[in-house]
Amino acid sequence: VSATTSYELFYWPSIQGRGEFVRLALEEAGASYVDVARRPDGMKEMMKLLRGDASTLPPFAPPFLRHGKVVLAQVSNILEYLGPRLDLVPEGEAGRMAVNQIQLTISDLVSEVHDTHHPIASGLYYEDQKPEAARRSKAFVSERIPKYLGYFERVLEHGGGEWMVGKAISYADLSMFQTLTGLAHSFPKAMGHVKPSIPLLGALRERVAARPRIAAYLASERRIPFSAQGIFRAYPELDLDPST
Ligand SMILES: N[C@@H](CCC(=O)N[C@@H](CS)C(=O)NCC(=O)O)C(=O)O
Repeated sequence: VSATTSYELFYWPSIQGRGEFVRLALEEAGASYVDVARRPDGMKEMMKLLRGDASTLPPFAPPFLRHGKVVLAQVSNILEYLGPRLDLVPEGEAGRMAVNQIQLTISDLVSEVHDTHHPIASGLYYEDQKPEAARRSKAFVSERIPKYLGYFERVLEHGGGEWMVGKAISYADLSMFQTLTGLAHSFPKAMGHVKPSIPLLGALRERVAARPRIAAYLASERRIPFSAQGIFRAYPELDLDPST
């Protein structure tokens, strides 16, 4: 694939969702890309690729990326591919693997966030699993948020405090920004509670938001707002007080 070939992102057109981790990497790098399903007839193209054909391995679910003849799915896998091409990973293998490790851990956390509003089945409405969602959220805010964020704070400490891995920004920092922003949107009480113990993460979130290309992106129409269709939802009844 030539260095000038445009990236094509395929993701649900009206939510940040998991696609946002890929969008942020493309935006920070100033890469030439198309958010295909947001274009007229783009959804048709996405559904066709999802069904697969003889030439490509079918993805299980969006997001997926096409770059020339390459079609690949899974957020962490997509970012692993993009990292060196967009200069969003350290040079050596050890650094690259470390960034991937952080990204995979963020993916685990994102799945748990999804399960706070869909603990029983993704195919059921939230309204059909509300009591279970409340139980799940209670455990999530009191145990999982402190555990995950405490871990990511230690990762930052280990790396010197500025970036998650190495001496420059990587896609792990962008994904951490997205995760912290989403958690603050969905669980303001729990995030207020944990805030004093994660000063480095708080500063990282601001550092990423202030990156010129990220700031421009966040202020643009390309940044889809949070909504009750995405992963990070704002259901007040799930924003339980972790200390009670
Ligand atoms: N582990 C995958 C998860 C992909 C995924 O769950 N995509 C969602 C949208 S965010 C979807 O469309 N899922 C359909 C399904 O699971 O049936 C990734 O990180 O890309």
